[in-house]
Amino acid sequence: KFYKSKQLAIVGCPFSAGQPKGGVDKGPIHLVSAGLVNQLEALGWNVHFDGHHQFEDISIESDPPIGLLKNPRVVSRTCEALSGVVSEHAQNGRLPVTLGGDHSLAMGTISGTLKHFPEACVIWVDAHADINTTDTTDTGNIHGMPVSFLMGIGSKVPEFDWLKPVLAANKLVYIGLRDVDDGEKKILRENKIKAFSMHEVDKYGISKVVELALDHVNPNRDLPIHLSLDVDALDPSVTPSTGTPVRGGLTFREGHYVCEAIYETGLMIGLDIMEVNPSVSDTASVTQTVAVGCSLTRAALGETLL
Ligand code: 4U7
Ligand code: MN
Ligand code: MN
Ligand code: MN
Repeated sequence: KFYKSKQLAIVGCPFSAGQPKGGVDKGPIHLVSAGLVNQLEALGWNVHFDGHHQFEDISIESDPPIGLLKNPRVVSRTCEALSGVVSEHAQNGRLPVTLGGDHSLAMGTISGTLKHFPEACVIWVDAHADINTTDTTDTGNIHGMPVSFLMGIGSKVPEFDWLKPVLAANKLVYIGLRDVDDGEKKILRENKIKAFSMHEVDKYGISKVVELALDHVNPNRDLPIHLSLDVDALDPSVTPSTGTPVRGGLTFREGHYVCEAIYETGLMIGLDIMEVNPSVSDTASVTQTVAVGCSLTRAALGETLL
């Protein structure tokens, strides 16, 4: 509906500076090595993939914390570059599919798609709300903060001046939350941000939750949708290889159902598959997590069971 033909671009982002664990920068390489490009071509997509983005031009001599924020310059400049790459793909009619890398990258992807589709809504599927501000963060890890930066809440950091507030509170909905910090709960309440935690998934079932989520951000089913998926939304028994696993997550089918249902709307204009970390578990777990990452991506891009 928003793109003319079945064109997509894989934007591989080997990037980990938004959090302290090594390995998440290897996530996109594993997803592509597992055959993701061919799998998407088999679904009828014309896949543009010109290698993983190294953001080589971003060389920062030293990047001391700003306040509590860790690696603020490299995160900011990488996201700024990514934003340009993503918006250019959108501009050229290619659905941007970004493979992380840690979830701080969503500042780049979402600002990039919103530049082209300012009326778009965001469906954020995650165990975490990633809405800590520079004032509320305990860890200083920017992958726990991209949503607050996109909304322009919290004390400003000049380094991030390029990122304007582009995301309104009523354009955002969460699915899968179960590890939300106290400061984040306050932000969700005060900004009346709609969130479906695992409690609501248990209570209503995943199909109702997706329907209610869409009713909130997309009542007439006519607005573009950016789907930002952190693989830790799924239960660690399904996607163990991720940096911040939290028990009690979405099942394999619930995770896939969300992707399938968003695809079925025909409204998706951006997709992020984030936080696959092949270095935090044994080989069998890595193989499984990467396979599930590919399979979630296929589900979001039209793979059906029948
Ligand atoms: B992820 C956390 F404190 N809230 O801010 C933080 F629990 O992209 C975790 O969803 C953030 O994986 C997790 O550091 C970020 C923590
Ligand atoms: Mn998470
Ligand atoms: Mn996340
Ligand atoms: Mn995580």
